[in-house]
Amino acid sequence: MKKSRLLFLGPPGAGKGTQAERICGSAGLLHLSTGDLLRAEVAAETDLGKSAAAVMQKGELVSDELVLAIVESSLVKTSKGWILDGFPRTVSQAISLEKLLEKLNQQIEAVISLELNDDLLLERLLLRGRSDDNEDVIRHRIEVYKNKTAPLIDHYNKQDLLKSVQADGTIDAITDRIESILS
Ligand code: B4P
Repeated sequence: MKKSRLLFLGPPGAGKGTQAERICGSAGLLHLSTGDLLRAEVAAETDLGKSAAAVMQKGELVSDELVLAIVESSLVKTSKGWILDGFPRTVSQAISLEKLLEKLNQQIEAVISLELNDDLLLERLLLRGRSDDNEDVIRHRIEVYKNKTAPLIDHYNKQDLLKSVQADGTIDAITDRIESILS
């Protein structure tokens, strides 16, 4: 049976959002992107969005508490499989997620780690040009990834869940690499 409870991990610009959207579309999974959900809160000018906006513009991580609240409210509502895209981003978020999934009687089936070098990350994000995609902020986000998120690679490797995918090449080629791991 195909794996249907997945985490997408990787540095900013590796293509987590791009690939998660495609895999969810073809497999009928729920796509839960903490970045997209936070940007929606910012656009709607909610209290949560107001606290997140400045943090995101600096390329820092939004507090674990805020992000966890968003994820929990979405996961309790669904009985479908899911891809968590960009969450967890810290070991502490990973531990909170494990507790939440235990409560929901669900399990992570695979963690897809998208790998790409810094030059290509920078090139892709400068081309995208979102409001937090300027060179200084991107370099800071890459540093934050290395310090706070990359330790998750070891965390999930120890649980035998980690699947590394080279994230260079065309979008189609990368989707094929991911699908072959999941089948
Ligand atoms: P995210 O929204 O998660 O965004 P990202 O890491 O910048 O991008 P992603 O890897 O999804 O790349 P994409 O597919 O878009 O995070 C933004 C901010 O939100 C964070 O800095 C943080 O402040 C906050 N946040 C989010 N989650 C959080 C959490 N759990 N805890 C705390 N804070 C959190 O691809 C990038 C570009 O590359 C696109 O333009 C795409 O078209 C292009 N691209 C993709 N694949 C390509 C390919 N193969 N070839 C060429 N271009 C490609």
